[in-house]
Amino acid sequence: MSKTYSLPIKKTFNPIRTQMKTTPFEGQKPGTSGLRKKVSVFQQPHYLENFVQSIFDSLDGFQGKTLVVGGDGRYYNKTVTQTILKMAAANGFGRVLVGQNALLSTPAASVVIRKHQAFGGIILSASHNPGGPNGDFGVKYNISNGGPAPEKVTEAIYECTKKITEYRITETADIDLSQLGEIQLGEMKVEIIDPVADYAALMEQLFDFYKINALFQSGFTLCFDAMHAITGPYARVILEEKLGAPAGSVINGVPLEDFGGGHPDPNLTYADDLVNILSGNEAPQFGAASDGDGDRNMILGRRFFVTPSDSLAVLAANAHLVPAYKDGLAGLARSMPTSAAADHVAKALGIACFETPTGWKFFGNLLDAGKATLCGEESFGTGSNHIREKDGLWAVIFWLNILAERQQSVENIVREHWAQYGRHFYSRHDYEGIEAKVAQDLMDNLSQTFNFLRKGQSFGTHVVEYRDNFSYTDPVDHSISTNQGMRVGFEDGSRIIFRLSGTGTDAATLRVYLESFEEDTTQHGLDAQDALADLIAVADLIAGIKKYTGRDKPSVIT
Ligand code: VG1
Ligand code: CO
Repeated sequence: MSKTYSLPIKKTFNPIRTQMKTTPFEGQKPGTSGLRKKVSVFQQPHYLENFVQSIFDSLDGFQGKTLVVGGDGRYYNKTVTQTILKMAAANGFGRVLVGQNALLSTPAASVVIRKHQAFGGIILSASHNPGGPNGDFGVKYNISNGGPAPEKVTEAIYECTKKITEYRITETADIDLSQLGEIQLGEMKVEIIDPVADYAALMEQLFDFYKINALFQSGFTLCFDAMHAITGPYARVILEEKLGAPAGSVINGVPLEDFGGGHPDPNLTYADDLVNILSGNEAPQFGAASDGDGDRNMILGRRFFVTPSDSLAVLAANAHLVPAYKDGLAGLARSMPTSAAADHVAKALGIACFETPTGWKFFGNLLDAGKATLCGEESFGTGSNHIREKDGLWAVIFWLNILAERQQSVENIVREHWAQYGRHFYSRHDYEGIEAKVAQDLMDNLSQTFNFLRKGQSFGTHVVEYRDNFSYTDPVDHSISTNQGMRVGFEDGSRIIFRLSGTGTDAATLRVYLESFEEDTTQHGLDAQDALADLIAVADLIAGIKKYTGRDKPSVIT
């Protein structure tokens, strides 16, 4: 059972409700995961208020109900939280649960929404995007299942932003969010909750904490890099205090408003400190990192990197070793650009593997309908039906549970997996900071080129099997999402996918996803970039990346 909060403070504010006149801002359209803009954009008078009011205007029936609010602790998080509290009170919410100091990781917000049967939640985060006064900020609405609002809701919000004429806010002093407690804001109750407690309690239900504890007692070593972002406090409590990892196993564990000037994106480029720590002979046996808002994870063994696509497949193949999943999985789901490694496991288990567009919101219906148990994205996102967000620490604890059961190294587990199912060589090449027009031209040209690609056409050894622009029909509500990525598949099972990022705040990012399949174990030791070299060349041939961007290499390779 989770511990109950002590709520020592009881204060009452009697605020005045105000209607403020406003006019719409252009471009308040939520992207892959909420509205993300530069902090300076959010700081314009009425900008935030317009968007928050538009969220409320798009919803029905929340009067007297509960809203959850919290964020990843980046710069502006606290200021925005105060505004949202005042607006929630003026709009008629009955209660707000807010994390102490306005903090809640994205997965913890999902836990809190579900556990306390909230109407919905507002998460303040731009995830892996840099923070600080010159960095990015983001606002995302989650629905009552604890997951990101589906497209029909985000579209309704966007429509409201185009028509807004006024917003409602209470005039009151800021609330002290530094102490756990309960405060009455007019007719609305504000409960300041421990951001970690509900989340940690859920993890204890899912995993064998006793076994993992024993693993650490036996001398097993771990380094978890919280990247100065939100997972620090969660990792300290769960990994060090509850699971018994040696003190100091969690590094960069104090959340900072600017993430220490870093880029809280757990991949081989931005988490290079951790990669270096794991590369030594005396390195810890297991390494992991999480992102700005705690929903991503990177898994490393000693001198060994596990691709997120492989990680999903390994978790699925070993789920029977973990208490919460020991009775079997209903199905798997992966985003379209994620490698087909999970598909092989699903096949072996005799369960379905769904292929969705990029973005966690597309998993919500499958999870709610009980069609999928584990989900994953190549972008370092893994999760399950325990909540409706991807969950960084959950994935780390899942791996620890497997390691405790199997008593093998991370590398051995993955190599055995490849030997059994074949290896999917995988890499994503990102070209960041491309001028928006250049990116659009490249994609337009690519559509033209795609029209001329024919089945049977060869590029070296790769023979075209199909090419399309991915669209998805949700098997539960039958909603259709088009334009989700240009993909070309070859007869040998290899694929190239092109899409533009939907989470950036100024310039465009082109993402090129590359995958090939290798059954022959003697080839499994190859470096992914080498194994994919000719596919990388084909990608440039088809899309003219060098020609359009003037770049001869990607800015980030994962
Ligand atoms: C990226 C990833 C996507 C992920 C999204 C949000 O989106 O590719 O898989 O769901 O970020 O993750 P895009 O549109 O930039 O490719 V997070 O941790 O930023 O909430
Ligand atoms: Co994130």
